[in-house]
Amino acid sequence: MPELFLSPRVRSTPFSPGVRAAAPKALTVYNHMRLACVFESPEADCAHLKKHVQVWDVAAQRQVEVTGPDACRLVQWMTPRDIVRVSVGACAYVPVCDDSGGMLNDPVAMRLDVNHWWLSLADSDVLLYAKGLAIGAGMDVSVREPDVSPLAVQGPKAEDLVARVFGDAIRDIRFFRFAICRFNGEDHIVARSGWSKQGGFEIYVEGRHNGMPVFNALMEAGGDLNVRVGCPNGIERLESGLLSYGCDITREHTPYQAGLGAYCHPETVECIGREALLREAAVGPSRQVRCLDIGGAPVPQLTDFWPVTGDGGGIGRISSAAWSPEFRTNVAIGMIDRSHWKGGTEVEIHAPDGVRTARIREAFHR
Ligand code: THG
Repeated sequence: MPELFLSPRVRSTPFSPGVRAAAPKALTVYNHMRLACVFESPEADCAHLKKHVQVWDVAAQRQVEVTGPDACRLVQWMTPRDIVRVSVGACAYVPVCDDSGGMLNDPVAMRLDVNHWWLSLADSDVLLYAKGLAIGAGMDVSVREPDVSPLAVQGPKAEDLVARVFGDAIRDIRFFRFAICRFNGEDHIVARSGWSKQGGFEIYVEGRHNGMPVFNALMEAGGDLNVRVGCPNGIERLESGLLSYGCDITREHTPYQAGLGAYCHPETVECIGREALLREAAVGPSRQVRCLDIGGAPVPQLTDFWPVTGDGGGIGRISSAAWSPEFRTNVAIGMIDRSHWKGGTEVEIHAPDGVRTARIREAFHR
């Protein structure tokens, strides 16, 4: 594989010195920023994550901050999820849509105050969309990217580790809620969230200068917990059914197709794409994201979508796939037509190394 050429355009993070010292084997670019993908191996990283605790530099989950008198109007415009129901102190998984109902991002929204929101982004330029909408509509808001960098602490020992550094109060934070915690005399938001199903927290480190001090404090406090520098793991997230924007869902897909219909309230909210979403809700989506088990030996790395056929015709595509040592099968996510999306249906996957049989899983989330 060619080397990833780094320059300031591929932004470093406040934790980059710590990540570099841990010698990642692969990096990707996410929101124009570096994001590690593998340390030891995908399989070894996955096994460690399920047993111990890892510290992940996920600063590439950039924040779009929306503040001001029109903050709620702007955030509500961007998502069909009813944000009135999101209370201060809560996180909410929100689809962001364009005028066709196409997904532009799937951020975690956080309500810091009545008129103060952060959108913790997946990989697309929502800052530009938000600025364009606010400027075009003459809204009384400020839209900016604050100097805030999420650091995820994931794994079964995450609570013990975060408590050692930020205090026992973090134990009371419920899933998808956050609290303000102190470190070295400065406030940071700590949420119980993260892109794994092993449990854990995300620390929204305020200020670049606090990056390495927080990172080092966690690594030092976790010596006896077998803490490691890690990163979002491609196997664990497929086993857990967590979606990756740009792979599993794109601008070509609506939230209903992404399986996020529970987070859509187009009947009651003033959002972009409302009419398109109402039309689709009335008839139901024609295709939808599904988890699949793919038979055969471990699949090669998926670098482009793999076609899926059934009964002789094209019925979708695979967007993510990996061998799961725990499940002893290949786990995958794909977009599958309604004709073939029922649990238990067998389909053919056209991987680069040949055709394989796959089975649609019963439930999206395991
Ligand atoms: N944390 C934060 N920002 C993020 C991510 C994150 N930005 C990028 C990306 N991840 C956004 N995508 C997701 C996808 C899934 C979840 C969070 C962000 C997630 N889903 C849970 C699930 O599907 O079971 C819970 C959803 C819910 O109950 O509302 O956690 O990880 N800060």
